[in-house]
This record gives sequence, C-alpha cells and structure tokens, in this order.
Amino acid sequence: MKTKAIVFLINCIVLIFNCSVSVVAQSAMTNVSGRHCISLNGKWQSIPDPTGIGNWREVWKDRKPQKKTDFVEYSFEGSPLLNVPGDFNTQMPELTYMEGTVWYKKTFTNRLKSGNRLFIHFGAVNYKADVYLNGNLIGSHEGGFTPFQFEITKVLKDGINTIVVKVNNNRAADGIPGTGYDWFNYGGITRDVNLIETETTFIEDYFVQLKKHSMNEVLGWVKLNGNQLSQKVSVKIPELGIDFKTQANAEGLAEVKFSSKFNLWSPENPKLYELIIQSETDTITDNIGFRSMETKGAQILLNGKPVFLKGVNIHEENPYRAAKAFSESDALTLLNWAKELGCNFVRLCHYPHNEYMVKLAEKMGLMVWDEIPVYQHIEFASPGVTDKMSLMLKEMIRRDRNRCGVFLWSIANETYATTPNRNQALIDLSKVCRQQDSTRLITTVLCSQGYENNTFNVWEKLYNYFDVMSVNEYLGWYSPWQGKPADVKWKLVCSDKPMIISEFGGEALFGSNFGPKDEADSWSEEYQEQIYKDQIEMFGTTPNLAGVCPWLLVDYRSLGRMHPLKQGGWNRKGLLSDRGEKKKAWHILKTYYNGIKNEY
Ligand code: GCB
Repeated sequence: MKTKAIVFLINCIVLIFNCSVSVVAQSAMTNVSGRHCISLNGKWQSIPDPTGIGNWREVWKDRKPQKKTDFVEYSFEGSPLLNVPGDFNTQMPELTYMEGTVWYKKTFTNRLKSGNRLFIHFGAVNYKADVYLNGNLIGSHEGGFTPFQFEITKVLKDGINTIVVKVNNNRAADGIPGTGYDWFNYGGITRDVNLIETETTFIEDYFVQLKKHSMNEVLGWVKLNGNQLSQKVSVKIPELGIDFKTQANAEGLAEVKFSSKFNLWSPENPKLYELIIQSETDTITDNIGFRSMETKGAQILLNGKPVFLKGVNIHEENPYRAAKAFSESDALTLLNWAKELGCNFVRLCHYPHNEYMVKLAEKMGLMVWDEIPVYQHIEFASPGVTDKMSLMLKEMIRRDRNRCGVFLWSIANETYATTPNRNQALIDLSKVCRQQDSTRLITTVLCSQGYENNTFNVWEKLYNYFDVMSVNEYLGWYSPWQGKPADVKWKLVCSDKPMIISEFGGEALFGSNFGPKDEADSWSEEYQEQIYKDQIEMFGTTPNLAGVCPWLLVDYRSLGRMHPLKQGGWNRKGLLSDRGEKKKAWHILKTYYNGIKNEY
C-alpha cells in the first residue's frame, strides 16, 4: 500500500515537472495557404478526459501492452473519431457542455525531402494545446483563436510519426478571455492543421502595404528564416510591371520600398494584385490590395475620402449547424448575409476569426475590424495576463497585417475602469499595437459611460490613446430611452475623434409578435424593429458618427441566455434567426444602409 502511495507521489512530481517544461509555441509563418502544405485535417482519434486523469496516465505516450501481464487503461484504438477542424462539443452528445480536456491523436508518414524543414501548424486550438510528437512534448500554446507552429524537422523519425494533442478549454481567471463571456466556449482543434515543408532558408514573414498617409508608396519588409540569411530578395507585381529588388541583412530582414499608381482597394472595387516574393531559396505568392485609411478630425477617410462605416457584428458560428464556423463555405454564408444587408464593414468579434473569414471579407469588399478576446472581466493584474494579451495581439497582427481589408485593430471590448491595472495595460497594449503595425487605425471599446437626462456621456480619457472611439450603447434595450431619440445629447471626451457605435440592438424571437410591442419582455420582432427605427433616428443627430455596427447578424449560442421560452441558450439579438430567417429589424437596417452613399 505504502509503495503504491510513493509511486503515485513520484508520478505526480514527474507530472508537474512535465507540465512545466513545455516549450512556448513559435510565431506562425504567414500565408499558410501559399506554402507547401500537407493537410492533417480529417478524422483524429480522441479520448475525452473530463476528470483530467489522462495527465497521470501519460496518455501522450500512447502506450500499448508489451507483455502478457501488462495492461494500459486508455487507448486511442477504438476511441471516438473527431473531425478536425471542428469543435468537440457539437460532435458527441457527451461533450455538449464539456469544459475540460480531450486528447487527440493523428499519425502521418515522414516524407520530408532531405535538407528541407518541417513545421506543424495549427490555425487555432481552443484554449490550451500541449503538442506531443512520438511521446515527447514539443511545445504548448495558450489562446484559442490564433495560429501557432512548431518545427519538427529534428525530432521526426522515419516512417510513421504520432502526434498527440492535449486540448483543454477550461475557463481560467487569468485566461483571455477570462471566466465570463457571452458566447459558447467551443473547445477543440477548431481550425486547420497542416504540416508545412520549407527550404532550409525560407520566407517566414513579410509586410507589403501602403505607407501611412500615402496612396502610392509601399513601405514594408521581408523576413527570412534559416542559415543563409543574407540573400537577394525581389518583390514582383506583374500586373503593374513592378520588380523591386532588395537585399536581406545578416538577420534576414530586407526592406521593401517602391511606388506605383495603384488601382486602390475599396468596398466597391476590392482590387487585389498578385504579388510574388522571391528569395534565392524560396518563392511565395499572395494577393494583396492597397488602400489608405486614416482619420481627419471626426472623420474616417478611405483613400482620402470620408467613409461612413455600415457594419454588422459577427460571431464565428454557423447557425445552421449550431457549431463553430471554420471553413470557407461557413465564411461565405455569414459574409453573403452581411453584403445583402448593405454592409461595407464587419466587426469580427470578440476574437480573431479564422483566416478564411478575413480573406473572403477582403475579396468581397468588406472592411474588417479584427479584435482580441480581452473581454469585460479580464484580470489585468494577474501575473502573466498582460504578456499573454500582448502575444495574442502580435499573433493576430502577424497573421492579418497584409490584408488591406483589415482597417482597424481592436485591443479590447468593454473592460472596466475599476479593474486594477486596466488603464496601464490598455495603454501599453495600444503601444504594442502601433509598434506591430503603424499603418492601421486602432480602437478599444470602453464601457464606463453614462446616460442620464437623455444625455449620453462618453467620458473615459483612455480614448485619447486610440484613433477611434468605439461605443456600445444599448438604448432601448438595456437602457430605456429617456426622451426622443433625435434629442439625445452627446458629451464626447475626444471631440476631435471619430466615433463608431459598435453595438446596439435588442432581442427578438423570430416569429414572435405576441404581447404589446412596446414591452421588451414580449421578445417580439416589433419591439426589436422599433429599437432599430429609434436608433436610426438618433444616428441622424449624433456628432462624430463615422459608422454603426449593430449587435448582431445572427442569433448565436450563449449558455448565459437562460429564458427557456425565448432564448434557450441563444442570444436572440440577431437580425437573422438561428435558421437564417430575417427578422423585421433586418429590413429597417437594410433600407437605412442602402440610403447611405459613400463617394470614394
Ligand atoms: C455587449 C457585449 C457582447 C454581448 C452583448 C449582449 O455589450 O459586447 O459581447 O453579447 O452586449 O448581447 O448583451
């Protein structure tokens, strides 16, 4: 008995040690689809582990009995198969509400060309991933919505290799987001997984966009990774006859600087050019657009002309499957609706969506607001939290900074002024954001605001650090109107900055028209419709208004929405129901958007 206890104790110590020596994931290379990929999507074997005992059993070793007296109390053989990409919650009834660990396993055959390098790249895993190759931990990643990779060139073996990923979607007070958020916590390997084969020295990353305030000058760089870093590099845009030649320095960094007369990207003309980057050992192709985005007083300018942003908020969920969205066709479903509504921009909330969304939006002429999940009750003062925020922001920017469709980085949504360290953390993060990309606008949604005597007071001085004030106001829903919508007075802390109303709206159950239409508790389409009419009336007199963005496109799953008859675990603020049916408010907003013409 005693020996058993000692063995258990030793196992625990080994386990703690094992958990603490993980290698942090490497920043992922950009433009995965432009590379030599072998997809690891498809069926993965899985072991759900709600109690977490798999750590103690060392599931990553994928052990098999060796002799007749051996037995192993887990096995991937005969275990359920899960689709990757995809959330695990909607693939097995037992996992519907799972917040815990699921172990995933996949094998592949080593076909790496001698001299080349191999990386395993994950589009995203929610929330934590520990990745093992052939029984050894190769690294870990925290954060459910950004890509990461590990180089496995030196640890590969000949023939069959086994990957085991421990995926854990437990909420954590020091997580990002923290423990409370108004969307479904879909766990799993939710985005594509690829093996990426590269040359010994390859083009790891690049930035090719217009210089701030310019409409014809490109200023950027190309970054090489490998052991032959000082190479000749060229950047070509055949359609424009551009063949810019440059030289990478000893760190593998090459400056890119050229001008041309571009056919500028805009929602009406989402022009993208084929761009070819070549080093002496590698070539990569991308489709890149060029546009300028800046503010002038209270206006936002696109290509030098004022633009009114006609937006909609979108969660990364496919309503028809009531599951996490992950594919190009999911993106098309959601973005087609945004186009039909008359939008020229989408707010991809409240975390970086999959890359298909961002790329397709750009191709369809939708400007993108990209955001990290620094949401509401983030514990800024907890050890490590600000580092994690900053890393997540860098991961998002690194993935999307060549997408000219992305015009705005949002570093947080509705954080509270009373949370310790919040102000300093957001100021620091705004600086990190500008260091990573000085060309785009940045914003945050702050929620310490007041509405009294029909006056809306946006008072947080923190907006001074941002280009755009983003305000979530729910007049007519969480805050009843205190007068006529057109008479709402505004006090804006930054009178010289543009404001986007980044959320407004209310809930309605599709098809419900019972009860008096002036009663919120009727959950009627008419009540929601009235909110939209009133809001539009108010927009007509709102100062500094550069855009509006209702909450939101489609009803989505959120377990905190507990009214059994009206919600049943769905946030019903969609303009579309969870089956894609149009509510009355849809038509009101569409008419409003169609009536606003931008002239750029
Ligand atoms: C908000 C949040 C959003 C919520 C929404 C609501 O202010 O930013 O994430 O889901 O309100 O429905 O209450």
